Amino acid sequence: MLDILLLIVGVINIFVIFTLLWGLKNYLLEYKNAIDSQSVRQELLIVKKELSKKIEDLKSLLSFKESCFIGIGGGGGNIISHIKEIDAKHRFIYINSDLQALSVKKSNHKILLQKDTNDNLGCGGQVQCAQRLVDDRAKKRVEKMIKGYKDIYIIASLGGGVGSGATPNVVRFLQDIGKDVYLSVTLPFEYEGKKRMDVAKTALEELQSIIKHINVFDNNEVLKEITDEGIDATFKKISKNMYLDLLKNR
Ligand SMILES: Nc1nc2c(ncn2[C@@H]2O[C@H](COP(=O)(O)OP(=O)(O)OP(=O)(O)O)[C@@H](O)[C@H]2O)c(=O)[nH]1
Ligand SMILES: [Mg+2]
Repeated sequence: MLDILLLIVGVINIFVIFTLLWGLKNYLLEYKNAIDSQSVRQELLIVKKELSKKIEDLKSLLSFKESCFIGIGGGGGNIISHIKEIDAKHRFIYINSDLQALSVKKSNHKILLQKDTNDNLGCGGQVQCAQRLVDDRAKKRVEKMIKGYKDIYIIASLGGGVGSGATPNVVRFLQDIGKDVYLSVTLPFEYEGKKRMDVAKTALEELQSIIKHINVFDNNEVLKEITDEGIDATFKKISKNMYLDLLKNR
């Protein structure tokens, strides 16, 4: 009799344990599904955000009619070349005193700032050298190349000689002849030294006093963003942001 009772209790125990395990399994399954759908939802939200940003960028790009971009100095030239890769329909004018830097640009619109004294080199950080190079001959060439364009977009990297020295003079000239000028500039990396930063800040102050539309990008932000893609890809992203921000300012 006792044997039968123990058997029944045993069977009941097994049944209870089995039921508990079954319930636990279902609970864990539901928990896993909930986590899965939550992370899927989060991923979808991220994709949705990225997609809407891309659509906005695309809309801006499509609404941007053919315009005229001028890149001044080494950095300015690099940045407008990046923009050309994104949207080649514009006119891209390269201005530099460095013949070697200009010669690698594939364009019919290049202006070499020259005087007998500078040997077609860059200005080596000398702002006054670049200021003097924006002479009447250079201005005439600029005027000829921008003919037909009302809005002019200028891009320069401040801190070197050409970008910091020539840009204010080019801006003044364009405004004097009645053009609407939009400017985007970069500030140098801190590791390039205080002297470069001081040159850049002095140029920026001068530019801010003569032009209303000016966007400033700090190259030090580039360092924070560098991923496995490397510095070139990051520079291209910055150039693209400069381009899109100029569109917003019009
Ligand atoms: N964002 C960005 N910044 C750049 C790039 N190339 C140079 N720079 C920055 O631009 C600053 C000025 O350098 P350049 O533009 O080469 O100088 P420059 O105006 O040609 O003047 P020089 O001194 O005469 O060569 C540098 O100190 C860098 O911080 C670029 O491709 N992208
Ligand atoms: Mg240079």
